[in-house]
Amino acid sequence: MSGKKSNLQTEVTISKSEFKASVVKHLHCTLGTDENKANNHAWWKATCAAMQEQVLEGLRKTQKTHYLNDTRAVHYFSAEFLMGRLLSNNLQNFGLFDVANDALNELGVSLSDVLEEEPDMALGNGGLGRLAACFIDSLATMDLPAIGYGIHYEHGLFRQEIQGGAQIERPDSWRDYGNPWEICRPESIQEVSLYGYVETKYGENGRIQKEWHPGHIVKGVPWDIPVVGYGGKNVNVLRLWQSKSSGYFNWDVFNAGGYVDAQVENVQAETISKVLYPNDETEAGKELRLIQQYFFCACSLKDIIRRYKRAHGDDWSRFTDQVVIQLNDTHPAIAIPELMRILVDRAELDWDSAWAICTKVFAYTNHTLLPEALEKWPARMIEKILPRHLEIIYEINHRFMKEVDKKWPGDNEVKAKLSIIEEGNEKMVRMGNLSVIGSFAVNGVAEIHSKLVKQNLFPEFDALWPGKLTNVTNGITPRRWLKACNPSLSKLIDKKVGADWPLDLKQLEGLAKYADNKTFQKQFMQVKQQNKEVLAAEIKRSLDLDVDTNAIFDVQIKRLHEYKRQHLALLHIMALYRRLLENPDYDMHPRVFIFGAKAAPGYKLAKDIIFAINKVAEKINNDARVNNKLKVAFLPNYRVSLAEKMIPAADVSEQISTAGKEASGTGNMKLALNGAITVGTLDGANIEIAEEVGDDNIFIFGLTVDEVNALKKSGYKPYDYYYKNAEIKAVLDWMETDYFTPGKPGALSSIKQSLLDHGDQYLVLADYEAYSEAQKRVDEAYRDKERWARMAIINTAKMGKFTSDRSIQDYVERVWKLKSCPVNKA
Ligand code: 9GP
Repeated sequence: MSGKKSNLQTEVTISKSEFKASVVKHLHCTLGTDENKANNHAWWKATCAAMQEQVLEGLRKTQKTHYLNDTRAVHYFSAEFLMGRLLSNNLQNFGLFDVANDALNELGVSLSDVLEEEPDMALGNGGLGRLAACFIDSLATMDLPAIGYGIHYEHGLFRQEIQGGAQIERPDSWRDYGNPWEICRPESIQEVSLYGYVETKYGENGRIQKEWHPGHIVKGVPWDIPVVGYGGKNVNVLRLWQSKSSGYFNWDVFNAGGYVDAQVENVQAETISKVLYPNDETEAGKELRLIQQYFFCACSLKDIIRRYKRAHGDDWSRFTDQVVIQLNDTHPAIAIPELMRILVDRAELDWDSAWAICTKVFAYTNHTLLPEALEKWPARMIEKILPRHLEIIYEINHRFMKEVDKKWPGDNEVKAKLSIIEEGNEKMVRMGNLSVIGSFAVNGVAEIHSKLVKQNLFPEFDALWPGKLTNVTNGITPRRWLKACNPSLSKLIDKKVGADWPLDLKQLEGLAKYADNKTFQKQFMQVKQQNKEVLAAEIKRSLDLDVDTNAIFDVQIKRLHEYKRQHLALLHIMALYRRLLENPDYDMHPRVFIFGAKAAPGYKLAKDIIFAINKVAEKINNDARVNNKLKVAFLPNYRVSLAEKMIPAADVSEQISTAGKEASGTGNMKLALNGAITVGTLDGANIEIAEEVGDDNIFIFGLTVDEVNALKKSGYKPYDYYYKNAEIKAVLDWMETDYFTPGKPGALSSIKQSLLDHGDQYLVLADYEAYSEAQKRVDEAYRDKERWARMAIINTAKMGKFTSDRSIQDYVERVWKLKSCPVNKA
C-alpha cells in the first residue's frame, strides 16, 4: 500500500529555500556568526530562531483569538513541567521536520546532530511533571484555551553521573547559554509578599478587616515558553516565574565597601527559583519549598486576575465562568487560601461569597497514595511565612468542621481525620485535605488509583460529597511519544492506517488486522531492530558496552523507588546469572537488561540499588562465561531525550510495582505504544493496558491489591520466602559476599537487610517467584518470532485510549467544562 497523506492542515507552509534563508539570516543577524564558523550549537540556535518566527506568529494569533472571544480557560498549576527538548517537537507539530532536514542538509549540516545540541528542559522529577508537559501539548492541539503556570527554576533536576557504580548529582544548567524558546515578559512582573504580621482593624461598617504587613517582598518575572499544538495553528503558553529581588541594587552600601551585603537581598530573593525541590531535610530547605509553592501560586493568581479585570473590571460575578484552576498534586494547594485572601481582604467580598467563588475555581488531581508524598506543613512555619494564610486556613477549617459535625454529629474521630489541621506534638497543615475541601472536583489518575483514593485515602470526603471524587486516567502525547521519537514506525503506520492517528489515536486499531500478516510483522520487527541498533550505539557510546541487538531488550525506566521495585528485577538478573554459571547450557534467549533511573539525592536505599545494579552489571558484562546470553546496561542521566531513544527500542517493558502503589504510570503507555510487551503487576494503568491489549498480549504476574492487603494483614514474613526458595536465599546471600564488590564484602547488603530485617515493605520476595515465572513466559514467547511480532503489533494497535487528548477530553467534560476556540486567521 502506498503512503497516505495526512488530513492535517498545517498553518505554515514554508518552503525549503525559505527555511534555509531564515536559518542563515539568524545565523548572521541573531548569532553574529556565519556558515564557516558556526558549530552545531550555533546551528541549533539559528534553527530554533527560524522556527520561533513561526511559533510567535501562531502565539500572537492565538492570544488575540482568546482575547476577542473572552474565553473560559484552564490554568494548570504545577510545580513541575518536564518538557524535554522542543525543537524536534515544534518542527513535527508544524509539519516542518522534513523541510528543516532538507534545508540543513543543503547547508551541509545534519539535523539530527543539531537536535542533540538542545539541553533538556528538565523542570520536573518524573511522571507528574511529564504528565503536565503531555497535557499542555494536548490542550494546545485541541484548541483549548489554557495556560501552564510553574517555576522558572535556574537548575532543573540534577544531572546524574555514575562514578564507581554510584550516583553522583551534578547541577543541571539548562539555560547557561540561553534558551531560544523563552520570552521574558517584564510588562507582567508581579510582586509577592512574605513574612511580616497581620493587623486586625475595624472598617467603616464595623466589619473586621485584616491587613497583612509583609516583612519581605519579592518580584516574580514571567518567562513564556510557547506550546505548539499539532498542526501549528494554536500556540498556548507555559508561563514560568523567576524570582528576583524587588529592591534595587544597594549603591550606598556597595560604595561604602559592603560588596557582599549590598547583594544579600538579591541572593535571598533569587534563591526561590534557584532549584527544583531543594533538599527539605533541613528547616531552611522546608521553608524554601513552601515559599516556592506560594511564590508561583501568588504570581499566577495575580496574573489571572489582571487578565480577568482587563475584560470585567471589578465585577467578580463572572470569575467562575472564566477561570478554572487545576492543582497538579498538592504543591499548589496554597493557592486556595491565597485566592480567599485576595477576595476577602483585597476585594472585600464577604466570606461566603468568596468561598463560593473559590470552590468553583479549583480542581485537584491526586497522584499518589504514598503517605510520605502527601504534603504537610508545620502550622508554625506557615504562620511565620504566610501569617494571614494560616488564619484563613483556620477559618476554612472551622467552618468545614461544622459541616462535618452536621453529617457525623459528635464524632470526634472523623473530625480529627478530616480536619485540615493534624494535632500532635507539632500542629501540621494537611495540604491534601485542604485541596479536597477547597476544590469542586478531585481526581485520581487511573481507575484503580481513583478507587483507592475513594476507599482508603478520602472515604469520608466521598461520603460527604458524593460525586466529587472521580477518575481521569492519565495519557501521553502520541506526537512526542511515537510520531517524533519513532519516525520509522510512524511512517510504517501511516502506510497502513493513514497519517491522522496523531490526532485520533484510536485509528491505530486499524493495525490489528495486520497483526497476523507476515509481511507486516516483518516490517514492524525490522523497525524495532533498527531502533535497537540505534540504542545499542548509544549504549556503546555511553558505557563502552557492546550489546547484541538480537537479544531481548528488556527496559525499566522510571524514578528509582522501592515501590517500583527495580531491586526485584535485580534479584532476577542475579538469579539468571547464577543459573548460567551453574549450567552453561541453561536455555534462555539472550537478554540485555537496560535501566534508566535517578534516585532522590537523600534516598539512601534507592542509591544503594543503583550502586548494586551497576556492580552486578560490571561483573556480568565482564564475565565471558555468560556474555553471549546476559548483559546489563544502566544508562546514566535518564531524562526525556534519553527516553526518546530507549522507548522505540524496547522489546519488554518492566512495570513491576507493588500492587496499589503506582498511581498510574505513563512510561507503561509509552513503551506499549512503541510495541514493547509489558511484564507487569495489576497496578495503576497496567490494569487498563491489560484490558485493552488482552491477556495474551501482556505478562501479568504477582499479588493483586487485595492479596497484598490480605498478606500484610496476616503478618507478612519475608524470611519464610528466604528459607523456602533456595534461589532467593542464594541470591540474597550473594549480596553479602564481595563477589560483586571485590575487597568490599557487604557493600550491597543494605538491600538484603531491607528485604529481610526491615520487613520488605514492598513485598519483593513475595512476588519474586511469580515474576521469575513470568520472565520464563517472556523468554518462551520471544523465541516464537511470529507470536512476538503479533503481540507487539497488537500493543501498538490498542493504545488509542492512552492518548493524553482523551485524558484532556475527560477533564474538559467532567471537570473543566471548557470549549475549544480555534484560532482565527487574524
Ligand atoms: O507516581 C505517580 C505515577 O504513577 C503517575 O503516573 C504520575 C502522573 O500522574 O504521578 C506520579 N506521582 C508523583 O510523581 C508524585 O505524586
